[in-house]
Amino acid sequence: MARTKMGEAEIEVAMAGLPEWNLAGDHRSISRRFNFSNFNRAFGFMTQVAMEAEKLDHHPEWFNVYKTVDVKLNTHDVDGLSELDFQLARIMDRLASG
Ligand code: H2B
Repeated sequence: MARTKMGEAEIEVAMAGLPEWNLAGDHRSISRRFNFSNFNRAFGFMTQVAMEAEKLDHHPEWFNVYKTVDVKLNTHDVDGLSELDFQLARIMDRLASG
């Protein structure tokens, strides 16, 4: 199931595919800072991510100031990381680079 808590080995493999993301010290969340060229780009990114998050039924914790978006992903239902966090992270990377 996508929303089950991942183990350490699975987390390590998933992190290897996401070089821009940081694993929290307690291994319960991942984070990344996205920098855009202006506010419209940053907010456009957030709008696109919001639609994908709804489809996945998995939602980011994020903080926007001007053209920067700080994202933290975790699965509160399992108090840790699940596949959904990594799916959403990959979607965000794709949308930010496209
Ligand atoms: N988002 C995140 N980030 N973690 C969750 O555990 C989660 C979610 N659970 N979005 C979902 C919604 C759950 O509350 C609903 C009922 O499916």
